[in-house]
Amino acid sequence: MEREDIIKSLNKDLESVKNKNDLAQVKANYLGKNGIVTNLSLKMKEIPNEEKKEYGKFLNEIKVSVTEKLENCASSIEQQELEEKLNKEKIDITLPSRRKMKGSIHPMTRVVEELEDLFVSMGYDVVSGPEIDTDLNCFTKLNLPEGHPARDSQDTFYLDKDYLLRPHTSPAQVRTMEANVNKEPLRIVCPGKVYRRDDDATHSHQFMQFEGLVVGEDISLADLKGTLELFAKKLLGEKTKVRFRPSYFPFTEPSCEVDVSCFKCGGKGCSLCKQTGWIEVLGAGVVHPNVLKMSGYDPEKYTGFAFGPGIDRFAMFKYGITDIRQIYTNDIRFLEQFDRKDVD
Ligand code: 2NL
Repeated sequence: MEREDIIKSLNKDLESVKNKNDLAQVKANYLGKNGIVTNLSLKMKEIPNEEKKEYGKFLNEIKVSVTEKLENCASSIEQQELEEKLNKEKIDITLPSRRKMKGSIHPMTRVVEELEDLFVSMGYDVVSGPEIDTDLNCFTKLNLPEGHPARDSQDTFYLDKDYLLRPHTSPAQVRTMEANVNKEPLRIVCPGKVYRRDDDATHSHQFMQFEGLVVGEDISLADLKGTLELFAKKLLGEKTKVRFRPSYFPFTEPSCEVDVSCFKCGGKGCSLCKQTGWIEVLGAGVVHPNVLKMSGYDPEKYTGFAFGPGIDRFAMFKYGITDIRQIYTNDIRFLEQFDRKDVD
């Protein structure tokens, strides 16, 4: 075949090349093992000596043009593929972005964190325990023997005869005392969910308690008073007044209930404090010797105080929540109101 014929036929073959595979096929037809150009090279040995030089030149020219044409074709295919890819992956940067949902810290969590900070600054540890605990830890070891009215299933969610949803966080404190026997001073706070059979606008079957316990030598009711005054002022403001009334709990002796000056009216009397100027916020007392003894502490040597506020009311007051059940139903419209911006 003449050089022109080969180039013509190659041009024709290249016209129908659409992709890299087609091109590879054409390349093989010309330069491959049995390709047109390869076969021409093999003919060299049949060429008489005096014509070899001329034939060599002819071969060389053919190879150069064929290779050049194939390379041109390869680069135009590459260019074409790149363009297709760019077109397919085109991004319209003028499109508005999707709105990201912004999280916020739950009002209850904020109150818990504020109180934890206060107590940690006074040397307390924060402890937690399981929400399902034993009758033994929830009642017996807190000086509430079998048959005690507080164990009534009217008030408590029993899972079976031994296990229940804890009605206070005290079992977590019992566990901590047992794990630290005779280590003192023991200073712990225990925030957590507790469960009782109550359900209306001011009582939820689930609420948040923030119990505290201190055990050591020479711990007295005076220490309890000082601690709770600080607690009330920090959470509700420096002007808050605190009042202690005698009361009864099986796990403390003496026991008291603590009122604070009404955080809505400041003590003048309003609908929240039922015109009394005072709001009851927690129960507290000196830990009953039986409780210390049952958790392994020697009540002759050690004394302690404990307190147990339900803190939902503080969150309700601080964040203007009118129904306690809103705290636990996780309605997004409710939660959205507490924007991250007002996290201090
Ligand atoms: C209430 C009253 C109170 C305690 C909780 C306590 C814990 C241990 C030992 C002794 Cl481990 N006492 N906790 C003491 C007095 C009152 O809570 O009705 N809170 C909602």
